[in-house]
Amino acid sequence: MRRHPRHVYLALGSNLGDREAHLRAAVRGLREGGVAVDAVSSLYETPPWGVLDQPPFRNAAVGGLSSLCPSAILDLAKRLEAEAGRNFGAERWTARPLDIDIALIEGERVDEPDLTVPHTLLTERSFVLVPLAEVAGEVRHPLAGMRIRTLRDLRPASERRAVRRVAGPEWVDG
Ligand code: A4P
Ligand code: MG
Repeated sequence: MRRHPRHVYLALGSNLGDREAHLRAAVRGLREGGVAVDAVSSLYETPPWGVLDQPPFRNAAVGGLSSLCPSAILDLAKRLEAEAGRNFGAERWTARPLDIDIALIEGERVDEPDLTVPHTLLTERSFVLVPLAEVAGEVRHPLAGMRIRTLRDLRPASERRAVRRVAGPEWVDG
């Protein structure tokens, strides 16, 4: 479904295979699929969250305008994850070549069985908030009532420090 374009912000992660190649393919696929990505964060190396016994992640965030409705963005994200070879039978929070989460959509709240926006765990994860603050720092989280930049600054310093910047936004062109 197409409608008035809105800013959407997505969190990207990978911890299997050529992690950067998967993240680059994700950005390309989002662009081709209807998200006009115009902001890309730095690239971060992050320790696994949730299930600890798995390889470290590369994480980043992107933002762009899209006329797609939220469920169409989710379908696009799932398709790109599948194209990266993701095994959807695997346990929650375990290793994957590509994970695309819809972090925020401008002026929008979604509370459906298969989609919650803003992403439920957003405020508790430095591996999302640190990159997201680069592309959506001034955007206000509609439930927390705070800017993304502020939510990032509220995370424990030790957790934020563990999110290690390994490249500037030019990683996407590599
Ligand atoms: N879903 C609901 N809301 C959303 C949303 N806003 N964006 C549903 C995307 N999906 C959303 O997600 C399960 C279902 O959540 C989807 O089918 C969709 O309908 P999933 O990606 O298939 O499964 P998952 O990723 O294993 O579970 P979950 O809860 O989404 O986990 P996360 O949040 O994606 O966590 N550690 C580091 N350092 N970096 C990471 O990127 N990622 C994970 C996965 C764990 N640890 C990590 C990282
Ligand atoms: Mg996910």
